[in-house]
Amino acid sequence: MCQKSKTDILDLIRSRRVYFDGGFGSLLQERGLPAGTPPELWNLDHPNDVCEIHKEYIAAGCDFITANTFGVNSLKYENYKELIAAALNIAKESAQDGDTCIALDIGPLGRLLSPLGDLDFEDAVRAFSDAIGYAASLRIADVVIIETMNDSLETKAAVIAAKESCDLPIFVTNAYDATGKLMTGASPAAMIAMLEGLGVDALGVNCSLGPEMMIPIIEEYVKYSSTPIVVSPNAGLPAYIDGKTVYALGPDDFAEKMKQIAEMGVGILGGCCGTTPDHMREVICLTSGVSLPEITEKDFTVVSSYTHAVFVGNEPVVIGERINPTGKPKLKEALRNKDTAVLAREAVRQAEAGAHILDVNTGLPDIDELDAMLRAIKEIQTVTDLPLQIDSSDPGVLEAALRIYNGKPLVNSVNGKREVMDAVFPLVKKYGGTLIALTLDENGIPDSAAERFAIAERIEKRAREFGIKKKDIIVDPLAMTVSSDQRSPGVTLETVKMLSRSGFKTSLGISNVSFGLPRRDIVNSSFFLAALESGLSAAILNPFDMRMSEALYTFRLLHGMDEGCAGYIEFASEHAADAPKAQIAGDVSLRDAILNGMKKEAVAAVSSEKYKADPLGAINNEIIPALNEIGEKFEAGTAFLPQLLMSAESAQEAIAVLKGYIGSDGGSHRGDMILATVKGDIHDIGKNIVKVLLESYGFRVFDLGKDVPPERVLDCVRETGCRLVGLSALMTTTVPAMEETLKLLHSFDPGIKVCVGGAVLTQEYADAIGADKYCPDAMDTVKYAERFYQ
Ligand code: THG
Repeated sequence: MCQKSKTDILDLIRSRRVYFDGGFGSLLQERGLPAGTPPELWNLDHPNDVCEIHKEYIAAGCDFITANTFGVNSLKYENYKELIAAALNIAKESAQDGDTCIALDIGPLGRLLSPLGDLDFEDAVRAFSDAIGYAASLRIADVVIIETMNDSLETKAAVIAAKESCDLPIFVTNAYDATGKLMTGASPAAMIAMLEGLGVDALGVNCSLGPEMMIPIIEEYVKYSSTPIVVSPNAGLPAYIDGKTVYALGPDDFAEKMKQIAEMGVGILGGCCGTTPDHMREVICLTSGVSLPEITEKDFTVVSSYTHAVFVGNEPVVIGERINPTGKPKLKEALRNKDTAVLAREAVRQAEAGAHILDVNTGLPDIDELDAMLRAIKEIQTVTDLPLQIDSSDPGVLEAALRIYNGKPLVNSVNGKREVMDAVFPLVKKYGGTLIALTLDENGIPDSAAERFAIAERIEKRAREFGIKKKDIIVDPLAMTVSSDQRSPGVTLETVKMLSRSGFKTSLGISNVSFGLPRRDIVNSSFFLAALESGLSAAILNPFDMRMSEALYTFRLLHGMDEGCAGYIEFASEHAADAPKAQIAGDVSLRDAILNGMKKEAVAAVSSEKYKADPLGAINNEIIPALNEIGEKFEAGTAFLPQLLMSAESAQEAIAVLKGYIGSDGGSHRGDMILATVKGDIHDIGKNIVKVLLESYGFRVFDLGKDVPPERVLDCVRETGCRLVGLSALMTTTVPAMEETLKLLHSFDPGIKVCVGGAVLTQEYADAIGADKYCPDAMDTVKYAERFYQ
């Protein structure tokens, strides 16, 4: 039995269909693991049971067994090394045949990363590195599988940790919910963009809602991924029957669905919660004859944010230029004072004006560019979900920014200078990103299109040596001001044509062309149109400039990019009066501040005389309606959890100020609610989200924390007189504790209303255990509380 090399594993997954194992926790429970006890503890207490389950999966024909390390990390366990060593040694002992591959299993940390939660990004990286680094030092695991990840930033932290602390192949699977997005909003295309940027070896989907509901998500994976795909679903939705968790799909039904998934082009199959060795045996039987898909290199130039991907190369992409201190004294002043609220405002307004990506530049001679860049990125990502273009000539600043950016960014920029390429390419190789490449080198900017084109080719060739693909390079052939050289725009346009003819994506900083001239908007928009006609893929420009929007909408209209002319008609009717829109400036309204999650702006807005005179009016007429609006968007699937939370937190801060005007807390809360994560369950993310939202809607929350015994909940009911309780459970194993708590509360007083929520719960489940209400998400809990106190 020896460790397999990375090449062996990568060859294996490309040469034949391979199988992971299935569920683990439910099998341990059948062997007596008490509900609520973390499965990893049995690595020490009942190693034989763990070993036997591995052996059953090997006997069923699985190629990979997953060590029992899912919940082990250094934040949760002081003895994480002992638990990991035990798990890996058990796996090694089970896999005596020497053919079976052993996967180190890495699950979520169980905490939200900043800014949504309080876990710092680097602390998350460290926690993952502790586990992975130690595990790798034992030389037992053949791959790392990072799985059930439901947040994009945490996924990135785990992958960076794996890249930095071991040389093992890295597989990553995400858990999507019924909306087809991760809990914090990422689409499949966004995750694929980020993970391929990070260079993982296989990616895919696990857990979630069973194979049937994964099919539309898998379609996206097959369409966008150039990397082998892993799919490990639950055995359908869990139901709770006679005190037992029962999954919808038996081995035959599960295998039928998995066959369909194999035929779609998925090469690596496994199971998650509720699947057993029998499920996997059946899957292997039914799918081993399905031909293995060839993994093709997809030709997408793509960047992403924490919610979505933006594709470059189809329709023109607008990159907002406004977050750049050059020529903007107010922005300079703000950056010097570390006042990021101005940046947030500029970001939100560019998004409203239709930008697809935002350039972020914090380079000023007399400020700490790195510090300003990191603050800017963090702040901007709390108020908008547009992908960002990180704009700096300092590789140190680029590296720090690429590391914490939540997604796959645009990187502005590299150029043909050897030294610059050798500094920037390794960063993009490590962290992922799409590069803007300027056509200049040691000799400056050439005068001819042919020479600029030659630099682009040289950059592309050198990038390839670093493992960076042509599709991840967007060439910027440099617009320069026509006021100093009237031939220069012509050369730039000619280079755009040459580049697009040979398959390069292109971008230009449009506004450069008009420096030093009057009425720059006239020149800029004509140049923009000409560049689009030449094949330009993306443009850095001022999205507030009406003439630029006119150019863009008419170009799309006249080039078959505007189905039914809908985009143009909407644009034209919004701007019926033909006057160019004044550049937006000034203060943000309270409503807009809440809606966009702009904390500082919200506090600034409520500090005005108007609201001092009528604080309750501010809450009831501005804040609550704004929260409702974002809440509705959330329910409609057009806004995501991060936005909802940011709005809620802004509302809380504004309400805290308003309460100061009222004098006391005004007796103004709308009611109380007790919240608890049930006994045995230490996953409290969902419960904490509900708390933030309830408080922002003016409710008072008695938060009992996690792993709360039923009696403790009842005590709180007695002490506070509160008759509204919310219980959360993330694991199927803790649902019995939820039922126990419900029974205790209802036997004390049947009038106590208890709503339940959590990833594994369903309406049927909630009904079966006698809950008064099933709340599928945080917003729904707020609505339930509102009805209760009506
Ligand atoms: N290519 C790439 N990146 C770039 C450029 C490029 N980044 C910087 C620049 N060029 C694109 N961004 C800007 C940002 C601002 C302005 C022009 C281009 C600008 N500012 C006004 C000024 O300086 O007078 C101030 C505007 C105002 O305050 O309203 O014009 O070519 N890859």
